[in-house]
Amino acid sequence: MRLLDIALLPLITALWATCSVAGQQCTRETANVRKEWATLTPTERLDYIDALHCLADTPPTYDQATYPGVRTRWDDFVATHINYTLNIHFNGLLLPWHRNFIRIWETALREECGYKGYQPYWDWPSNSLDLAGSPHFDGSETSLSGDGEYDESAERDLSLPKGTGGGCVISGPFQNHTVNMGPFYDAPGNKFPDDAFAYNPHCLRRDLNTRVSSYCNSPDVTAALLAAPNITTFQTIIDKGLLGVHLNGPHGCAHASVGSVMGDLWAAVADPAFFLHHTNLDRMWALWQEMDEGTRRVALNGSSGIYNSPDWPEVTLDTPMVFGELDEVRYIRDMMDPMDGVLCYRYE
Ligand SMILES: *[C@@H]1O[C@H](CO)[C@@H](O)[C@H](O)[C@H]1NC(C)=O
Ligand SMILES: *[C@@H]1O[C@H](CO)[C@@H](O)[C@H](O)[C@H]1NC(C)=O
Ligand SMILES: *[C@@H]1O[C@H](CO)[C@@H](O)[C@H](O)[C@H]1NC(C)=O
Ligand SMILES: *[C@@H]1O[C@H](CO)[C@@H](O)[C@H](O)[C@H]1NC(C)=O
Ligand SMILES: [Cu+2]
Repeated sequence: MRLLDIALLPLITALWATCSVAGQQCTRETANVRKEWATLTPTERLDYIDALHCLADTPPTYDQATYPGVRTRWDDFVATHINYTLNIHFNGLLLPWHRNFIRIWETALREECGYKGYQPYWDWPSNSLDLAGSPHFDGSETSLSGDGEYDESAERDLSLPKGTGGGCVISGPFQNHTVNMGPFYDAPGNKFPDDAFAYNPHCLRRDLNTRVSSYCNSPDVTAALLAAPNITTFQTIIDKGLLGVHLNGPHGCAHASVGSVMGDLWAAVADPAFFLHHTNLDRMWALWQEMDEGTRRVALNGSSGIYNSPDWPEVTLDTPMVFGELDEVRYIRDMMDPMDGVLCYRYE
């Protein structure tokens, strides 16, 4: 703990006591408001960007003997995600696990980096026809950086059409951002990679791909998602899209449409767009839940193994979720309502 924190401790404790009494009632008025990136003012976007740079300049909490590739506070989150990748994707844990992961990240930005805002999101259809021209990825100083340099031979997912980049990001605030672990593009999606936490510093690469986003992050897809009659259909659309094709859902497609690091199932957290993307996924779930609270605050489906592997139990409200050293054990039931318990936020 830094000296400043120790000096502020009594004050913080007093404030916390006051807030938690008031905080027992999370209301629309008191809830944190998460907004779309494009609706933030330029100053608000710069504040978020500064907070990301701060996490990348802050020492990690994981120890380097066990996790040689963890060099920054941001890397704590990359490593935790790598660690649990085989249990938190394309299954019943995807939504509740990432809901808390976003909460821990947002809290770190605010408490460790002085960020005053909340986690922004990326509404996929808003730029699905023009990623590189959008406020998210236009490469301006208020963007999350732009495309990678064109590289014909860049490693990529060969099941998808080629994107427009492939090399290192060369514009915007993250052109010098270093990714310390991975890449695991070739790693099979069902086996933990060798040297998962090895130190391998490399540039942030991207391969923007509107040929992917235009069909699987379209307004039709989000409309169908919100119209899903039950959680099984909701999750099937997230994972497989409208045509029911493996990896063609809006979750995987938004990863793939940014490409390279962001398209890396394991290490995607190293791309600054990761949390905006997952926050939109969380927003879709929250909007869907709000439409029928009685049923949907308890609706779950799938196992806790990747691709709903039957080798793992079906999730229930009592399923525990772990976050390495980043947080205590949380239960799925604690993540079913964004305005209850440790959660108090809403989407605008
Ligand atoms: C990886 O998972 C194990 C088991 O939950 C945990 O003890 C360890 O702290 C985790 N490490 C990271 C980096 O998440
Ligand atoms: C990236 O590094 C170069 C060389 O040190 C520097 O000129 C440039 O301003 C840096 N860009 C950003 C966005 O930090
Ligand atoms: C969920 O809804 C689909 C239609 O989208 C329906 O075919 C299916 O039987 C429903 N499943 C459950 C478990 O209710
Ligand atoms: C989840 O959905 C699948 C497909 O509809 C079904 O076979 C399974 O029994 C469901 N699990 C639960 C716990 O409802
Ligand atoms: Cu993930």
